[in-house]
Amino acid sequence: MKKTVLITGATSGIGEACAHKFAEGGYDLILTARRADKLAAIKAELESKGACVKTLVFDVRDVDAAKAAVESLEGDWQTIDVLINNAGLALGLDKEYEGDIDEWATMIDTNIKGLLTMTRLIVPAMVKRNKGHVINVGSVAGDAAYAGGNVYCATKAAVKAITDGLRIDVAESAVRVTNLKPGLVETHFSNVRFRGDDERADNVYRGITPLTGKDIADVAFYAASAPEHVQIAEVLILATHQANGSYIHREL
Ligand code: NDP
Ligand code: 8X3
Repeated sequence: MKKTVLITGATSGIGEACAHKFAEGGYDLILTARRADKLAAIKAELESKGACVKTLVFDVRDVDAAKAAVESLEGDWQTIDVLINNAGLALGLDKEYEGDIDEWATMIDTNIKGLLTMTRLIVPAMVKRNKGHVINVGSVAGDAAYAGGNVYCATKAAVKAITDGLRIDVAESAVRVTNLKPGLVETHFSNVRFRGDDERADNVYRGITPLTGKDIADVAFYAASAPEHVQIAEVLILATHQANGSYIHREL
């Protein structure tokens, strides 16, 4: 039987890699993000390889837009087997007492409230069907704060609590809930965090072989492919030579 995955933040990094992985695994794909042109290019590429793809352009911070997008789905597209709540970002690495209040709001609205909005919109139908899987992209950053991580780390700690809470709330059903907690993954993440300073972004991955989006997509696909009675609740995925959110051994 065909399955459908909805991936938020599918235009880059981990989300884009998940799109490729789940397409290879035979899933139909609903890909969402804000950049319509990038979504269209990824859709065209995946369709050229035989995948069935629908794109929805919206900002996860915009509840009305998210609701309209989900409600625009028709027919079989309404049956979402796997929701990957991946859209997210870090902005800055400033000390908490010097941070930018607007940037804090952007992180909280995207990483926490956007994830909650998508969960609220999609999980009721999963519970009703007694089938489904929510994969939230948390982070090692949610395990403990690191220097300058403050608000970003707090959003990922919130993802952990929200994921654990959902797992309790759907426990009566066969819906499964997973928290993926990657460490250093080389994507566009650091370019966004350092507001387009690509040199500073590159330095984050200096002296260590970082994870790739594909590494995380492989774990997401593994979790989604586990037998129905197996719930991969949480996975911490670190690069070799990274011990936790703060300790990284670099060969420089
Ligand atoms: P990227 O910057 O490469 O990708 C982020 C994705 O999120 C893009 O597709 C972007 O699409 C989307 N996005 C951002 N804001 C919004 C929004 N408001 N509405 C809709 N989509 C949005 O970063 P990653 O792939 O690395 O990040 C993906 C997730 O992984 C994030 O939640 C991040 O916190 C988490 N993570 C990343 C790690 C890393 O080291 N890279 C490690 C641990 C977790 P668009 O701009 O088109 O909207
Ligand atoms: C992204 C990984 O270590 O930069 O969540 O916070 S880290």
